[in-house]
Amino acid sequence: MSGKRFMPVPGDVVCVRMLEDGRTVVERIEPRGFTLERRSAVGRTKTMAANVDLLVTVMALANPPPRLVTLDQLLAFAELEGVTPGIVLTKPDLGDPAQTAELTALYRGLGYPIVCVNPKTRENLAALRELIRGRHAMLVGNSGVGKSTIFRALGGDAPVGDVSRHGLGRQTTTAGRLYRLDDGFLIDSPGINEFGLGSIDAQTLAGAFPEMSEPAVRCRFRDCTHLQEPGCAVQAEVGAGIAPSRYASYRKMLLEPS
Ligand SMILES: Nc1nc2c(ncn2[C@@H]2O[C@H](COP(=O)(O)OP(=O)(O)O)[C@@H](O)[C@H]2O)c(=O)[nH]1
Ligand SMILES: [Mg+2]
Ligand SMILES: [Zn+2]
Repeated sequence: MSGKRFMPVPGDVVCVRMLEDGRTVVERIEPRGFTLERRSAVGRTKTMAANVDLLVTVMALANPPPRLVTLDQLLAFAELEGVTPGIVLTKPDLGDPAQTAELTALYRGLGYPIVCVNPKTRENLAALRELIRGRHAMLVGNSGVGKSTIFRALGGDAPVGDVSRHGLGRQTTTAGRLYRLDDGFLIDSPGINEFGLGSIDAQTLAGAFPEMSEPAVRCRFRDCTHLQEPGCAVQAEVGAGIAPSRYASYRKMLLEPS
């Protein structure tokens, strides 16, 4: 086994041997279930976490403002990878209550579990605990949205606001942190924007949008991309059964693969 492959990541189950001097040596990493890989600029991949079965996208209601494309991309990523998606809205004290209600209704209507957590007042923290109970969960989302704050509110230990700027650019923590819960775990991750789906065909992508699957079968063309074809039932549903923001995310992910 090469040295690199042998590096355990958060979520790994390992066999260890205790040495007489008190040190511990990892002898074996058990086969991994679903792993989260991050792509580097040079095309290498790095495993960030293993055995995750719930991907919780954290999105701030303000500061930074909600980026629905990022949320929709992470939800689609989870759908395509067969991992359960969940959503946590944060910073309700800075956000607009009407928008909070609107986002909650939209995503709950699509079948995604969504909770709005205020880590200061601890509002809805119990609901979040319930959401991740018994799961191997990981918090993902852009830097600064409040992942580490939530992680700490649940009992984990992680630096908050760890995106301090140094002279030579942004200092980012690349390793995630794992917090063991009674019967599962929660991993805090550094800001991630790189769960790009890459180049993906329209049928596969539309399949990751639950609200598109029914209209998609009614499109005139079987290989409809739902971008400009005549007789497209998906386009006809935008503003009705399909939220304009969701359709905009679909278009962006298809036309500007990341
Ligand atoms: N006002 C307000 N600020 C928050 C809230 N949650 C986090 N923050 C702040 O947002 C900044 C980034 O939070 P952090 O948890 O480090 O974000 P991360 O990069 O996603 O881990 C920190 O300065 C936090 O104190 C919240 O609910 N309300
Ligand atoms: Mg953090
Ligand atoms: Zn169509």
